[in-house]
Amino acid sequence: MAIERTFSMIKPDATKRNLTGKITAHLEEAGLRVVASKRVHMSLRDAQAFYAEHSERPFFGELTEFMSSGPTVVQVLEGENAIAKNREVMGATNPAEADAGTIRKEYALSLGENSVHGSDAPETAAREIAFWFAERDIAG
Ligand code: RTP
Ligand code: MG
Repeated sequence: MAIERTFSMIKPDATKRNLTGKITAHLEEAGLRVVASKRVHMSLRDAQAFYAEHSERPFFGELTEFMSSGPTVVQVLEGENAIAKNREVMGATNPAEADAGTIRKEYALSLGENSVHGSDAPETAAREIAFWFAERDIAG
């Protein structure tokens, strides 16, 4: 398996509770390397553009308002099988269904306030990385 990059976000519910270090430690312990990272307070417009694929879903308003409600840490992760590995470490979208030891089981508050985001496929990873970072911001 080749080295792959994925995009990760530590969501406002987690930055608010000062969990950036603990969540990043989970990612690093799984063998993922943080090759870019910054803290941003996204505008509602940023959130709507970032989550455009969900624009027709009933939770779009709630999701974009939450994501622009406070600071987020956006990151690029690198490693073998990084997309799938990150999704595994994150756990199920709904923390009530997440496996023991996953980030969402440990820290998420609800289906909406679920502490982290991770890209779900190579195409989305490329788009989401490019949304927040220039290539020169990434040091592998
Ligand atoms: P993510 O994109 O955040 O990594 O999570 P995911 O792939 O597991 O979930 P996705 O279906 O892409 O949904 C994106 C985010 O929207 C919120 N959500 N709310 N109220 C609802 O029914 C609902 N469903 C999803 C979650 O915060 C989810 O992470
Ligand atoms: Mg998703």
